[in-house]
Amino acid sequence: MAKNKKTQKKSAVKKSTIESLKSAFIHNRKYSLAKDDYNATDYDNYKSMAMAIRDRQIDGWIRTQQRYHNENCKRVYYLSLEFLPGRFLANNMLNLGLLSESEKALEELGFDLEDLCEKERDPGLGHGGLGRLAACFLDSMATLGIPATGYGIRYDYGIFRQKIIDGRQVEFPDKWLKLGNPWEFERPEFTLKVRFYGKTRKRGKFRVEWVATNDVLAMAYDTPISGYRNGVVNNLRLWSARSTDEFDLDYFNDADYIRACENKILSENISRVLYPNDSSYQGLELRLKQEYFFTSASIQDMIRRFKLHNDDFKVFPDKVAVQLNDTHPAIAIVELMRILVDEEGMKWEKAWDITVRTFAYTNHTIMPEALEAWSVSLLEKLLPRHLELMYEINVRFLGEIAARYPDEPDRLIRMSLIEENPEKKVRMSYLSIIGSHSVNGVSKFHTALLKSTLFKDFFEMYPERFSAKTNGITQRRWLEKANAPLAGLITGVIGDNWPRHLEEMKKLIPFASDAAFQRKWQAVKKLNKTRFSGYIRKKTGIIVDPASLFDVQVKRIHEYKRQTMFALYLISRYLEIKNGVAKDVVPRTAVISGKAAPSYDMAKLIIRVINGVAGVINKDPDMKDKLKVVFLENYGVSLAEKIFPAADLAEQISTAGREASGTGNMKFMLNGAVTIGTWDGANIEIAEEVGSDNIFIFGLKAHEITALEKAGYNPEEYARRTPVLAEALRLIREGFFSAGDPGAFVPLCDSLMESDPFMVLADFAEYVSVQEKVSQAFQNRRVWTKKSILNTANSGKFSSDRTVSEYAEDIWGIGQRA
Ligand code: 26Q
Repeated sequence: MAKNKKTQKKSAVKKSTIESLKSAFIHNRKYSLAKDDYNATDYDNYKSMAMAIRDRQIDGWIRTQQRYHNENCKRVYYLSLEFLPGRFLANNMLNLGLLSESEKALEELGFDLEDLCEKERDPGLGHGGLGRLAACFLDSMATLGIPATGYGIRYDYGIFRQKIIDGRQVEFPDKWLKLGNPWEFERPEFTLKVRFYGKTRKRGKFRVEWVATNDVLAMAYDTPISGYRNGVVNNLRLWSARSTDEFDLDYFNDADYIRACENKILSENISRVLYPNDSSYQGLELRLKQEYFFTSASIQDMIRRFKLHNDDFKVFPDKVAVQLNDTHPAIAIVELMRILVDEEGMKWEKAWDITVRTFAYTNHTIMPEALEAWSVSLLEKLLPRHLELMYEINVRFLGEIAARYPDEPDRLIRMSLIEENPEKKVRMSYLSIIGSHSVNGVSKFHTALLKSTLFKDFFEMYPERFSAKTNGITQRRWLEKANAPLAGLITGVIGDNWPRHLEEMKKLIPFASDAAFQRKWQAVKKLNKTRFSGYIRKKTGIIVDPASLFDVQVKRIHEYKRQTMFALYLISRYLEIKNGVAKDVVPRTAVISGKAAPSYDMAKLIIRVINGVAGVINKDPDMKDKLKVVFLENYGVSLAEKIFPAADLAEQISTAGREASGTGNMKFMLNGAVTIGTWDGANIEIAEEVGSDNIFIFGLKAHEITALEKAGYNPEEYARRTPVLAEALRLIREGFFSAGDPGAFVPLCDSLMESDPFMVLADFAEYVSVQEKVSQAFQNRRVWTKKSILNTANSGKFSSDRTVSEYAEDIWGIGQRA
C-alpha cells in the first residue's frame, strides 16, 4: 500500500514536470524567440527546449556558487586552451535527471528528442584528447562536488569542419556561434584588462612598473556545468577579446583615425580562432597572445575572488589550486609572480613559494616537436616584464642546481630554462616543472617515460613532485547517453549505481558466460551496428553488413598513431581475398575517422590513401560482403558518440612510447569493444584490468623501438621479408589507389621505405598475424561476446571520477566531498 502511494506520487511529479517543460518550451519560443508553430525553424525548436533545460540549471548554479562563496572553500581552476564538451542538451537533461520527462514532453509537443539534439552545434574548441579530457574532468568535478571552474577561450571559430572532396581533406571555417548559443551567459561586468607590449621601469629592489602597453579587454562568457543528479552546478568561464574603448583624440588626419580603428578591430582577433595544429609547435605571435590573454584574465579573476574573503596572500595556496593543462597556459606562473612582486609589493622568495604551492602541471606528450619554447625576442617585445621575471627565475634555479651538483656544469646547460641554440628560447615545460609543486603524466607508462627520459634531470632533483594520473572518461556521456540500449541492459542486471561508481561494472563478470545474458548483449550490439550502418549509408552511400566485424580507428590523423598500418593491413586483406589465399573470410567493415592538421602534409596524404584504398575495395565485386572501408568525415564528439557503441574492435596501434595515454581506447572498452593495440599509454593498464585473454597486444615494446633505432633500422628489409607488404607498398606507389594521379602517394611510400620513423614496417607482420587471431575469435560468437562483456565489466578504473579524485587527493589537497 505504502509503496503504491509512493509510485503514485512519483508519477504525479513526473507528470507535472512534463507539463512544466512543455509550457516552458512554448513560452520560450514565443517570448524569447518571437516564433510560433508556423514560423519556428528546427533550430528555434531546439533552442526553445535548450532554454527550458538551461533554466533548470540556474537555481542550482546560483546555490552552488553562493555556497562556495560562503564557505570560502579551496577552489580548483582548470586552465586549458581547449575544451571539447560536445552537445549540451541531452547531457544536461541526463545530469539533471530530466531525460525521460523531456523526451515525453517533446513527444507530446510533436518532436523527437534525438532529431532536436542533432540541431545543436558541437563547440569544437579543441583538437582531440587533451580538450576532451578537460570536458570529462568538468563533468566529473561537478559530479564529485569539487568547487572547480574551467577557464579557457571562447573562440569564434572552433576546429575546422572537415569535408572529404575527391578523397582529400578540405577545411572549412566552423562558425559555431552563428545561430547563437543558448548555454552561455555573457558577463560584461566581468571584463578585465590584459596588457601587451610596452616597456619596463624599475621601482625599488624587485618591483618594476610595466608601462606604455597596448591593452585588450577580456569579456567573460559563463556556461553552467551540472553534476550528475546532485544539484551541483559549476562554471566554465571562457574569455572573448574586445577592444578597449579609450580613444586617442588627436588624430593627425583621417588615415591615423582609420589606422587607430583598425588596430582596435585587430585586437579582437585574439579570440577569433583555435590554432588547428596539434602536432608541431610553430611559435606564432598570435598563439602566444592567446595564451597570455586568457591566462592573465583568469589569474586576475581568481585574485579578485580570493580577495573577497582573504586579506593575506599567505593563504593563497590554501584557497587556490591551479591545474595547467599542458604548457599552453604556463605563462600563468609568471603572471602570478608579476602580480605578487610588482603589484602587491611582495618579496621574491615569498611570492615564489606561494606560486609553486599554487600551480600543478600535467604533461600530455613526450614528442619533442610538440613541446613549446617561446623565442626570447618575441617575449621581449610582447611581454617584456615576463621575460625579465623568467630570467630571474632561471638565475635562481641555476644557482640551486650549481649548489646541489657543484661538479656537473653540464646539468646547468641541460636544465636551463633558456635553450641557446639555434635561437634563444624559453622552454615552457621546464618553467612549468620549476613553477609547480606537482608534475603528472597521463598514464603510468607515460609517467615512467617522463621520469626516465624527457624530465630525467628534473625527476632527480624533485622526485616528490612527479606522479602518474591515468586519464579517464565520463561514463555518463560515453555510455549512459551515447549507448542507451547497453546502459539499460546493464542497469537491469547490476542496478543503477554505475553512473556514479563505475567500479560496480565488476558485477557483470559473473554474467560474462551466461548464455541468456550473452544473447541480450549481442542483440544490443547488433541494434547499435544496424543503426550505425544506416548512418554510414546516409552519409557515404556505402552499404555495410551489420553482421560483419566493425573494426574502428578514430582519432587525430598522425604518423605516430599509424593509420598507415591499418591501411596497409586492409590492402593485404584485399589482396589475399582477391588471390583466394585469405586464411579467414570473416567479413569486416573498417571505419576510420579523424582530422589532420591543415599544415601536416603527410597526415593529409594518409587520409587520401585511406580514401583511395576505400574507393578500390568498395567497388570491387569480389569484396562484396567480405571487406568494406569507410572514412567518415568531420570526426568530433557527436560523431564519436555514434561510433563507439557500434564498434567490435578498437585499433590502438601507436608506435610504443608515443601515445601518452589515449582516451578513445577507454570509450571503446566501456562500450564493449575489444582492443587490438600496442604496449603503449593506457593500453597497458587496460590490459592489466581486462586480462591478456581479452585484448590483442602485438608489436615492439618501447625499449625495443629505441634499441632498433640505435642499432640502425632498415625498413626495406621488413618489406622484403613480408611479400604481401611489399606488394601493398608497390601498388600504393604505382598509383593503383590513386587513379588519375599516379604519383600522388610516392612521398608516403618513400617515407616508409627510406626511414619509417614510426616503425610501421617493423610491426606489420605481427599485426597481421594478431588480426588473424581476432578473426578467429570473432567467428566464435560466445567467445567474442564474453570478451566484449569482460571489457565493459573491467572498465571501472577508467572513469574520470577516479582520475579527478586522485588529482583532488594528491595534488589539489582537497578531500572527497559528496
Ligand atoms: C601546441 C603549441 C601550439 C599550438 C598547439 C599546440 C598543441 C595543441 C594541442 C599541442 C598538442 C595538443 C593536443 C595534444 C593532445 O591532445 N594530447 C593527447 O592528450 C590526451 C589526454 O591526456 C592523451 O590521452 C593522448 O595520448 C595525447 O596524445
